[in-house]
Amino acid sequence: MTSVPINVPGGADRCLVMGVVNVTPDSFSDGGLWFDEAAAIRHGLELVQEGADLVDVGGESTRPGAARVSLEEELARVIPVIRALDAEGVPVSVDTMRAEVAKAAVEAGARLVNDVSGGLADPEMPRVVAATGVRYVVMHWRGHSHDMETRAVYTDVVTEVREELSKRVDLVLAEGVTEEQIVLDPGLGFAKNAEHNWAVLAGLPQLADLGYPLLVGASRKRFLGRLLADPDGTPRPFDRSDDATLAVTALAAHAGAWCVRVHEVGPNADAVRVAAAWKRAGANT
Ligand code: PMM
Repeated sequence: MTSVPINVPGGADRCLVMGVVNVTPDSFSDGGLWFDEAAAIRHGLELVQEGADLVDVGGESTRPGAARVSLEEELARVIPVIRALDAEGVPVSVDTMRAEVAKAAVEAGARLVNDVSGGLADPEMPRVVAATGVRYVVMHWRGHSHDMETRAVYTDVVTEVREELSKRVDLVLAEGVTEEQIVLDPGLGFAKNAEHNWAVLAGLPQLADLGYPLLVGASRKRFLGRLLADPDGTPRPFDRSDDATLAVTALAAHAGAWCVRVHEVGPNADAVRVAAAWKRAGANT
């Protein structure tokens, strides 16, 4: 199988929008909504209508504290949805930490493997991805959800995330993944508190220096709810932090992100167009 670069339809020069379909009962913001196969497929098609360039299908919640699902359960959740969306011509990515799921997903039509563990959770993953030739999102990750909060300890978060991602890149390249396949992701909220997340966003240019496209997944994450907390400290619920997600999308796109992973596609698709117009104008002056 040859490499399948995920390009913006029409070749437009802008950040891509990845819409999220969590086929799970327990994801943080949309757990249970698309757990039913038909609902998940319908939602994926809606996201494309709203402007998603690709649809990220996941069968395992990574919310802090979440327990893992079995391989069989994960396959049963994601493969029929991926096959159906691919049959409709939708560019699909699979959100998985398991090599077996990645392999089956690519066979079912997935064009990108989104591995939040960057190959750490399943040592077979880089070899399997190398064999498929599809794009590979290597996210910064320090451990599974059940105890990732205890790993949110850094002296200089941007430098450490950069170094740890760089090591992952060396490893996946040594396993046969090509440079063209790799996309990096700082992993907002994964072993990172709010302060770490903001530092990492501000440090996107240092991460971009590694020379790979960047994916940013800020959508509806708790650090946004905390920023927008009531005066008494009650965090804003995730379903009222979508405007903050939009702001991050515009800023990340302007900072050069290759792709944003979001739940609310329509307004984010508009935001990346705004950022692209701003950048184009800047380049022409
Ligand atoms: N975040 C979640 C799940 N998958 N994948 C990538 N590449 N980056 C992320 O930041 C990311 C991800 C968790 O979010 P959700 O459960 O709200 O979808």
